[in-house]
Amino acid sequence: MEMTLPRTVPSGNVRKGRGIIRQYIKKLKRTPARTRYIAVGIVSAVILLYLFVFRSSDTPNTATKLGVPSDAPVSKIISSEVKENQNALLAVADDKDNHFDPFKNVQIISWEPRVFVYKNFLSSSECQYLIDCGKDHLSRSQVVGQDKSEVVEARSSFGASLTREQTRAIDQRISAVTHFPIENGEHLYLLRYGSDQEYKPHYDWFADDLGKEWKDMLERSGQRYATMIIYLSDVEEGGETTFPNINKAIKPEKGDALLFYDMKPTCEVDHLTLHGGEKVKKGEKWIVTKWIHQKKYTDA
Ligand SMILES: O=C(O)CCC(=O)C(=O)O
Repeated sequence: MEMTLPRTVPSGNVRKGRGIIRQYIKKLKRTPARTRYIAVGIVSAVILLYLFVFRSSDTPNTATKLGVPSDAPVSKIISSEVKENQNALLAVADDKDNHFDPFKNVQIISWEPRVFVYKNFLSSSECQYLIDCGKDHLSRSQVVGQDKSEVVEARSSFGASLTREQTRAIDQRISAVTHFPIENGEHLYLLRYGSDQEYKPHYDWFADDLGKEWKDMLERSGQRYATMIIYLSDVEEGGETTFPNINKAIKPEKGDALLFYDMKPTCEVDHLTLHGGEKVKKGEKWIVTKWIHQKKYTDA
């Protein structure tokens, strides 16, 4: 029996399609039940295979919408490019016990300036590893003078620069959290403060009235944009990192990392980042600092 179809539907094609389906069903009824089941099984398997294997990798995704080449779907980008950083976040320096999670472990200290603390950024053995890398090479810490680095009363700690080879995995983690390439960072600098040693309040960014050598460095590498200080030991008394302009003090706790941005999002140096290391009153304080520049860092 012919059905009357609404005018908007292309009636010729529908009739033809229905005829084919009717013929197919009649044929199927004539075949033995066992053959019918096998045929239905094969057709279902082919449909499932198509849906689960081929369709999932072809599905248009956010990456293609954003202009990432369509032959690199999101799943492939994640596995090939991001995995390295994920590994750096989860376990470095061969320490499988480190379960640092940047989202759970972050504390917001201030937005102006931008100051954050990452709890348990390094595990205890990672802290010890960094101390061991440099403890036999310490010399009096210096500051940026007019033309070259110099020893001053205001900074009485001892320190040693670590090599990139020694700190590669930790540099990777810092890079993954700060979203700056590893190359923008200066070498990790290990510092030891003994009793009564301190670093009086100062800025990490370079003033623009410095000598030629510093100006050349600024030209090559840009300003220091961010600073990360990682506490490698607890301190019995004293040794807080203070921000006098915003009235905040961070107590050193082994494994925690303090991150602040020396520059504002507008790329002006931030005068609110004035900070210092209070005198250690009891015990000793070990830290590493990482200064991160706007551009790739080269020291000569
Ligand atoms: O020792 C501290 O807590 C601060 C260190 C510091 O300000 C620096 O090394 O630039």
